[in-house]
Amino acid sequence: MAVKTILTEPNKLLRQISKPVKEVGREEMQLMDDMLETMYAANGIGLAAIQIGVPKRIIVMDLSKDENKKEPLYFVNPVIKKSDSSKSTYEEGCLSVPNQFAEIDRPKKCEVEYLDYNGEKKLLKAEGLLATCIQHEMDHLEGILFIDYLSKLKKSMIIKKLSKAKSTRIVV
Ligand code: GNR
Ligand code: NI
Repeated sequence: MAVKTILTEPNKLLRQISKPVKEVGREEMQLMDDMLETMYAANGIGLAAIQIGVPKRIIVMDLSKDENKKEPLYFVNPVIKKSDSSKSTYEEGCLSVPNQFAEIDRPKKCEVEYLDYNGEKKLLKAEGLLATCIQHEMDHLEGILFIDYLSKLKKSMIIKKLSKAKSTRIVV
């Protein structure tokens, strides 16, 4: 297992549409292990493969509060089968949009079909933060970031800040 570098906006890779996985094999399992370790190291609750530069439809999550009781979730080729017309609002952040937060409305509940770590087909009914997080991660698979839901002005201010922060990190 290895901690990988998380890509941050603006980075064109984050806008790529991820490709379905043909089979959950050793390579995918290794990737999921690395993603989980990377996510824990960054104190995140979810991570999509594209955030470490791999355009595969794979997500890992862990919403457990107790650090000693890990509850990793793995989603390969997730598809939303149903989603609620009622919305809930959460203050969202993203490891690829560091230090920026905004309230985003999303369907309150959703049902997601996916393959788990072992390649077995599963159906999960989610609500609350779990539902929000699944939808946030599934957006990554389509190259969408939460800042895309903000006004043009708010979004451009955030991108400007992040570009500036990035440029100061380059040592000439
Ligand atoms: O760590 C994360 N927290 C979070 C909080 C509210 C809504 C979504 C998230 S996901 C985010 C990690 C991340 O960027 N996943 O893509
Ligand atoms: Ni994110």
